[in-house]
Amino acid sequence: MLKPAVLLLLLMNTTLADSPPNVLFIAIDDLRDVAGYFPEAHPDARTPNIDRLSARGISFTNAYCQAPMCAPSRNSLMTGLLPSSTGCYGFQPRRDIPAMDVATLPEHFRNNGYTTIGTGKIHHGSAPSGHGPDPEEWDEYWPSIERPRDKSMGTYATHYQPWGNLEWGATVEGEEAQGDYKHAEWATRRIDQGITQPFFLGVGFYRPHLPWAVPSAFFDDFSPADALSPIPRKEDDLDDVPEAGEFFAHYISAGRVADDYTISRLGWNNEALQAYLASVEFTDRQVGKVLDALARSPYADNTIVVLWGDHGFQLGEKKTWKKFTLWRESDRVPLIIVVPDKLAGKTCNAPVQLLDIYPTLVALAGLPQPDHTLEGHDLSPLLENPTADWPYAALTTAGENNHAVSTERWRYIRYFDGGEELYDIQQDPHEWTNLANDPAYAEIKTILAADFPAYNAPNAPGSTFADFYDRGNWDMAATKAESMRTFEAEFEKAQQAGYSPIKKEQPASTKATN
Ligand SMILES: [Ca+2]
Ligand SMILES: [Ca+2]
Repeated sequence: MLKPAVLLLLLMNTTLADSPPNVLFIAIDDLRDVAGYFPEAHPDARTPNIDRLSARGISFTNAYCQAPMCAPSRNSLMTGLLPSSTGCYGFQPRRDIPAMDVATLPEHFRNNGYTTIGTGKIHHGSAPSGHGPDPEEWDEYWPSIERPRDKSMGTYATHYQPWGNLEWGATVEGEEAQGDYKHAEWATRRIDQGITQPFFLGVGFYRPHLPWAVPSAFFDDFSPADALSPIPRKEDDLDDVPEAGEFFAHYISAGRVADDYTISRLGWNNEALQAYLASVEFTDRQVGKVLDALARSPYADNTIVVLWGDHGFQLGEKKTWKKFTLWRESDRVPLIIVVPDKLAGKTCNAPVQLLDIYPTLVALAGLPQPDHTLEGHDLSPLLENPTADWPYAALTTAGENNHAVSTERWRYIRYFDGGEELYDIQQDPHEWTNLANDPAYAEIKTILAADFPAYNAPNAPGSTFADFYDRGNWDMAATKAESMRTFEAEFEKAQQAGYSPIKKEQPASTKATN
């Protein structure tokens, strides 16, 4: 006969195994394919904490965002709906779009008995803007539902601000002056205090989103910038992309055309890379604190961890900075899923998408389906066997009826006006050679085109960036001429006024929110 203590232990084990798992949901803004598990990870990137998470689970090398922009990417992930189904392609507030009036991922968990708590940037923006977290989703949010993200960034010792939208610099203060530090500290404290189980804990980090303001110690780790391995780029890379591609590269928003012009003119490609990598390392350190708190908690063995980036980030490839395009550097994201006691330390090359997270977590937690139909696919078979048959492609959408279909080998882009790009990413990982006009690939294109959505919802109204991706504005020749004229005139005016891309002792703040 078993001793009572052993019996109790057995009962506890049974209870643990049968109890619903907790979820730690870590969002990172603008994190591209730099994590160590990517075969093409930047050789100088430092992501030790994300790498140790990767060692505990399945890491996806071909995971794509649904939209290469914060708001539509996150709105899609959180609702489980494609941008082409809702018309949310830009900065439209989720709450203004009737098709998005569904139970979001945390809301569905909350409806099914989970304690849901969050901090930082999980949704895009804040509640008053119609974008941010909802009271129906979260039992607790820090700093608050109305102000989900602490925006502190400290003061630049030296502020680098080339003409355009990029800006960076080491901060005078240490990391404790940063909002992301505070989000990590709060999440850590909440785990240490104890959370009613089962729980869904969302932790959203804002870096490496611009501006790249992080303490100097992180810049020092990538110094001197000239010694960093440069981002591969082909100067005539845009010559074989259709007009719409060039439009995406340079003209969809003000100042965009100036980014590469000024960075190249100043010779600052590696300085910008240094600032991005410093911001990645800073964020990785914050992630590490939350992982440490989980590891020492009673929840360590019963918590699923999902880490994801909302879209990629171009560092000068195709003479383009930031995101918003249908190229791989803008669309590919880190995605790591850790399920305790399951397969660990493996990569999976199947084409998956952020849209798949919602149905996967529903399945892993054993929850019923929500009332609306989730459009992604449950990744559980790939978590059991990363080389399992995966009959799906990943879809990324940038504005109405502009799509990229990704498979393990191919990426096929088709814009609303019929412009096309086709890349064999196994042979050509940087997407330098557009094969779309080669008749030899006609059949491949036909096969891939089957994965473009049959329905393209019209652009939902209400965007604060009303003209973003608006094809009414796509008079390419006029836009290009006007952009360059405006840019050159303003640049000249600024130079006459004593413009300098380097300034001292400036407060760091968030300018752009996208
Ligand atoms: Ca983002
Ligand atoms: Ca090219």
